[in-house]
Amino acid sequence: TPGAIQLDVHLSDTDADTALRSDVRRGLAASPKELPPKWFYDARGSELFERITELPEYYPFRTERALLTDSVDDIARSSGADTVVELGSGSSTKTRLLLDAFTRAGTLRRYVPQDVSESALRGAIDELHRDYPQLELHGVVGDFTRDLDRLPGADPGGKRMIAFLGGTIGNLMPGPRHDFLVHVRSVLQPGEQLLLGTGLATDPAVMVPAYDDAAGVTAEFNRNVLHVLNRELDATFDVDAFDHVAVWDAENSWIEMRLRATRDMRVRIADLNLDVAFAAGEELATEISAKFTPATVDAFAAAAGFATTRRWVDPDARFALTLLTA
Ligand code: AVJ
Repeated sequence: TPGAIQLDVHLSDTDADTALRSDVRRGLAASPKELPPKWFYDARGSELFERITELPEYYPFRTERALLTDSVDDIARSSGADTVVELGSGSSTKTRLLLDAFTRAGTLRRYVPQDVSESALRGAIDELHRDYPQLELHGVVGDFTRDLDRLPGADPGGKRMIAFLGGTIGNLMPGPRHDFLVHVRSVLQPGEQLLLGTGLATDPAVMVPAYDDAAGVTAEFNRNVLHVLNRELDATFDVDAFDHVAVWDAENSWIEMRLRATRDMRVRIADLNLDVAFAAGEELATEISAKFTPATVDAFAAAAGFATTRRWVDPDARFALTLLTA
């Protein structure tokens, strides 16, 4: 019997526009100024991120991929889930590693990819249906910080594993990270699982270049958020007048990316009827990428009601996959 296909759309263009407007209004009024990293990812930003994953300096992507390759059969056997849910299901190679291993383990029945991009999700589902014709596919277009309650429930006797890979949890500040994990925990039944990918803190001489590469791709990725504001909100950012900055904040254990104004400027954001002044040297915070230790992962997971079931770490201890149980 061929696997059924379903696609639920919980995110409309107007929802996204409303969220962008309120994030920009709030972030540019803050001191220091800030913008949330989710707005990097328009078509160009997603393409720049793809290029980042191929950079020699950007170790997190390929470290996680290698770790997943080595441990995925172990993960599937430890999990026993019949439904794999993937939050922000961008990367198809990691998806296929998971689906193949859960198929080998003999438990997989359904795959639930969730992403903000409806077009990316439709494309992924079409390809997966061709290659996994028996698998039930249930796509959910939505924002992972908001639409978790819309995920399909567990079947009677079934069990779901939510995969949240890439280290993206590190892009959330501690407060929102805790709220997010509490929310994930609240949609799971006891015994269901979360597979969490996290960057581990390592030598700053390794971490900083990963966010400040020699070819300048990450700088373009960072500046892309200003192109998004120019296009979506009719803003007048002189994008080239901002320098890319990436620093390791040892106290908070995170990489912080910023955009630094190279001269005094006034920016008009017509759709918000807003004028914003930047002083020369002023920085706009655009992303944190937190790096953890196994102990800090266990601690923030426990604070949200998860128990650590198992963990896999790469040989250089730069990345961890942790299987958490609700
Ligand atoms: C895919 C969001 C985890 O934080 O490492 C890459 C994003 N930012 N280079 C990360 C990113 C700058 C990436 N995440």
